[in-house]
Amino acid sequence: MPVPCHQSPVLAGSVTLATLGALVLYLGKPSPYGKYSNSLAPGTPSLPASAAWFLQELPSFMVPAGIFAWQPHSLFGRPETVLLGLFCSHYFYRTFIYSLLTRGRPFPAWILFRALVFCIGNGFLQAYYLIYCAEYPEEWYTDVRFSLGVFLFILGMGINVHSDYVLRQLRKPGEIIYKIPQGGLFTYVSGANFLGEIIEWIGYALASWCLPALAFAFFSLCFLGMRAFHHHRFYLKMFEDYPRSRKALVPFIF
Ligand code: NDX
Repeated sequence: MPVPCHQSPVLAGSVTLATLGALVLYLGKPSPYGKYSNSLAPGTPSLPASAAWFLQELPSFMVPAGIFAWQPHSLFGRPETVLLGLFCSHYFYRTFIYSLLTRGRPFPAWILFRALVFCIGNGFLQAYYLIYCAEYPEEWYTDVRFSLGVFLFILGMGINVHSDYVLRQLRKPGEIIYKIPQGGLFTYVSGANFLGEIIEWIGYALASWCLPALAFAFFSLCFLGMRAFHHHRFYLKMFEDYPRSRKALVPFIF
């Protein structure tokens, strides 16, 4: 079992607070970027989607990479390093690949600022805990929680990356129209990209078995889960021929 340190409940508490904030703010109305940016006042300052995603996600990669580089003792080959490597691999993709390929509409600057603060805080929380607080025994590699967690992380990331690709292919460069996503897990749910990401962070929480990772998985479940439901409602309103058997987030269930 990893040994917790006294700071982690405070840090995890902040992510949980952010989750509750997001729940209160966005339960009824969707977070106003992407499909819902029309709800903002005309003239709201915004940035091209590529620049906005790059800037907001960069700290999620750089902060953990910096903490890892400055670690006081070598953790090479230890479970802490493998777990931090998983976290960084996701944010390498999101920062350096997803953001540069996105065909999304301009992103509101004030949301970018909030996302930036969130990504700095969460990147710090996850990396600080793994490097300075957790101590995993060597046997953690053979623990079922680690194996199953890593499996779910890889599965979820595969679904997420593929679903991001499917959405991107719906538009030609410069277009901002919406079409019905087809293929992959979109056959079953409107929020296939979100389902993949939720599975990923649940897997990460299982593999690292600690409060900060659990808090982030909980945040992703609430924030992306709500967004999947809002997208589902948006599609049902917009497209008369939207597949009726498709669910919002969990295939065949809801
Ligand atoms: N960034 C995570 N909170 C967030 C940004 C917003 O990575 O104030 C959380 C993240 C942040 C949020 C972040 C944290 C909380 C914030 C929030 C804003 C407010 C909130 C700060 C950091 C807040 C409190 C209260 C705590 C202060 O034109 P377009 O853009 O719609 O085009 C879209 C296109 N597309 C289509 N194209 C054609 N036809 C269709 N039918 C289409 N449907 C979509 O595809 C986009 O270009 C693209 C994807 O769109 P969409 O809406 O499906 O996904 P999106 O929400 O943009 O997420 C993109 C990816 C996705 O894989 C998702 O899993 C991942 O990023 N993500 C996103 C958000 C958070 C997160 C992951 C996580 O929590 N793990």
